[in-house]
Amino acid sequence: MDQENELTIRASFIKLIQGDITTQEVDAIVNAANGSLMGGGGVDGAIHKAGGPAILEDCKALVEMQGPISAGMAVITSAGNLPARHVIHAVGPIWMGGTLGEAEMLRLTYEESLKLAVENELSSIAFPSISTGAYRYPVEKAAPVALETVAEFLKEQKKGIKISFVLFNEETYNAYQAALNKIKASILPKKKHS
Ligand code: AR6
Repeated sequence: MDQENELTIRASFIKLIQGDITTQEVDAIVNAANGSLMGGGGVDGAIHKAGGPAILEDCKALVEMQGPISAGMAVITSAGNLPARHVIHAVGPIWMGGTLGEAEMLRLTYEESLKLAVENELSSIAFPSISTGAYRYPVEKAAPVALETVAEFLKEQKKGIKISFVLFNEETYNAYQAALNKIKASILPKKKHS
């Protein structure tokens, strides 16, 4: 039986953690980046600060090769001094009120990050709550999109992948816990009426 903050899907699982993503010892942490890949505030600033200049150097080399990236895209770099092995830089949508395809774009951002992880044979990935800080996506709306997208992806994977959502504050953690509870309730076998 899963703990309250966990969901097992085939050989994989999703786990919610309240904490700082820069301390996670995983194959890759995901950065909520912007398209310039030149760093910024929030989790992006924390990752570059803790990881040191090697990450920015990799980002600069990528931008030189392929130009800046757009919302919904993800790229992978080394992780400098971080305990993680790689950083996946993903660009979420800026919230514009919800009618401009933000949910679809957020879904794509998680999917592209997961595809990149599988392509690189990574099996433990930590996500922050993409777009719910400076990009103002309401967390109670972003949490179900994030968790459903990851759950759908894991259903298709034979090889187990450990996904953690590392949520920086209590409000964010609670929103993800509420969304996880709803997903769990929706997949429980329906009770038969006698
Ligand atoms: N560990 C985990 N989560 C964190 C950490 C941390 N160390 N620090 C902040 N968060 P944001 P966005 C949470 O603003 O909304 C940047 O300037 C934070 O509390 O980092 O996608 C980029 O360069 C929130 O829940 O990302 C872009 O320009 C979540 O991470 C822009 O912000 C996301 O907040 C991207 O905005």
